[in-house]
Amino acid sequence: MPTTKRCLTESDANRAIGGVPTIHYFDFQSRGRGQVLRLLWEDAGIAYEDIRYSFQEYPEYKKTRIAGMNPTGHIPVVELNRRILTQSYAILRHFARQLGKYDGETEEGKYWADAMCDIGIDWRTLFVNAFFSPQKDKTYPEHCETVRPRFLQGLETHLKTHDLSKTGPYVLGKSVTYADFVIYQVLHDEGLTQDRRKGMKDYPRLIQLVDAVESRPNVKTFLQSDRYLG
Ligand SMILES: N[C@@H](CCC(=O)N[C@@H](CS)C(=O)NCC(=O)O)C(=O)O
Repeated sequence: MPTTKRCLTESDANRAIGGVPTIHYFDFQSRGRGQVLRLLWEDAGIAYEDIRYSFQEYPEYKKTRIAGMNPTGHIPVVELNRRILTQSYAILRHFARQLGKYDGETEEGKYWADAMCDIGIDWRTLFVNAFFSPQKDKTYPEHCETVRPRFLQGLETHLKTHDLSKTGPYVLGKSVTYADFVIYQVLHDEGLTQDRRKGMKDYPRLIQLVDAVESRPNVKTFLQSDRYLG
């Protein structure tokens, strides 16, 4: 049976987005595309209902409950105020606009946050393919040798050189955006934010971003809470 948990207390930010969202996602620790949504909600102080499916039970629910909400059968799916929201990155951008923050203030900033997010999307797709492959023993080490350093170096260079990013710590300098959570979460899921950032030692600008995200008061509280599952 999927588990359901209510997280945080309803706030003004819930009113700004129109209620308390319910997320349907895997019970995959604090990882995956669904976790990026939870991270944004935690940061914004948005109460949410967390429905988690084990990997074993998901195929059955995918054909029934999830397919009834999302014709592609993919998760995360969010229910909010009798609406169904699908596609995690579109959902992030939607909430950012509703909250009036997390996506930059100028057109140039919005473009740059979207572009950096899209690099995170490309990286995650390749990570998931390698990590969940039936030949994981071969594909994941290959990924870590080839694809992963390419994305790390690409993001590092962008962050160090783009006018909007180079002062840091975030993609848009001093203001956090949803793109920072997307980048943070793929680094986390690749196991690079742990062990004193050992796997990121050649990427100091990315370490700066990770440190800044983890130091945000609500994110810090979340990481120390029993809602954080590793
Ligand atoms: N572009 C979609 C991708 C959704 C997606 O691929 N979700 C994965 C989990 S992260 C999924 O549903 N996997 C189970 C399946 O394909 O059956 C999004 O960002 O929401």
